[in-house]
Amino acid sequence: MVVFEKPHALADVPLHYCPGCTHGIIHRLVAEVIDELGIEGRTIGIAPVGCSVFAYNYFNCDMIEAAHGRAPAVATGVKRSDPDNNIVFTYQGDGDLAAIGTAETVHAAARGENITVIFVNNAIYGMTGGQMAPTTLPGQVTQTSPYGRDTSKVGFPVKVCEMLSNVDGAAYLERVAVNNVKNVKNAKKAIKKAFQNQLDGKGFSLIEVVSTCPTNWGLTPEKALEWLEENMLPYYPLGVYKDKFAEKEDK
Ligand SMILES: Cc1ncc(C[n+]2csc(CCOP(=O)(O)OP(=O)(O)O)c2C)c(N)n1
Ligand code: SF4
Ligand SMILES: [Mg+2]
Repeated sequence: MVVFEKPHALADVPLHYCPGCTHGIIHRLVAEVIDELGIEGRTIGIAPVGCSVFAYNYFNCDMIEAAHGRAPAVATGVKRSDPDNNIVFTYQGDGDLAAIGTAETVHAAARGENITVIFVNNAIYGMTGGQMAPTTLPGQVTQTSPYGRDTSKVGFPVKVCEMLSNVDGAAYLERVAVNNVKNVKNAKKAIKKAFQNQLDGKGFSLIEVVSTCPTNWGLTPEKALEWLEENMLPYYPLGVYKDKFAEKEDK
């Protein structure tokens, strides 16, 4: 008999996320992967500043809280302190990873750090009340773009997977989403591969998860999933942006 249980790596505590927020789904997928790979005892997660700031309470593995955007730098130190044993992942929002932490992200990728990055792109600064993020869509209304993001004044969104696909040190980059069952299944596969790559010493892996923020988007959880599909996915197409080792195998 199959019993639907909480993964062991997910702590048995209530999550503080808003109803319908997809951070919870992504936490679960990461925890399932940690369970399946049997790495809970050697995994160290790096929590960001953002709505997932309390991720250190939600995973049963060791966790460290990084300053805003600095998770890849902290992960680098933790990984290099015991590279054969430590399995290190960061869990970061778009404000954290693609605004204040852009330099840390790009340079960790360029150095080819053997870490796993889970990047939650919900096109907004959730924690601080819904300000425009680097990933906010053109025309998207936020607290700081009340007439919609005007690209002539504030520029264009940063497409992280596309940008990093030009960084030689990056090993594996995939964009996934968690808006329906099929996409959740694909997201799990990608997250598992990103951890397996680290176990195999393949280097920097980043999974961008296109996500919702129903609260700051001003939508019901159901409408937020529809908005994601209709607006975010055309701008942020899903797929593998780089797989260094698959390319090598093909040649
Ligand atoms: C050094 C510093 N600058 C700014 C802030 C304010 N701040 C907290 S969270 C955040 C952005 C969070 O957005 P994101 O990373 O997209 O995460 P989300 O809440 O959307 O999951 C900002 C700007 C801070 N805490 N520290
Ligand atoms: S503010 Fe947005 S990202 Fe933060 S917990 Fe609520 S729905 Fe999720
Ligand atoms: Mg965000």
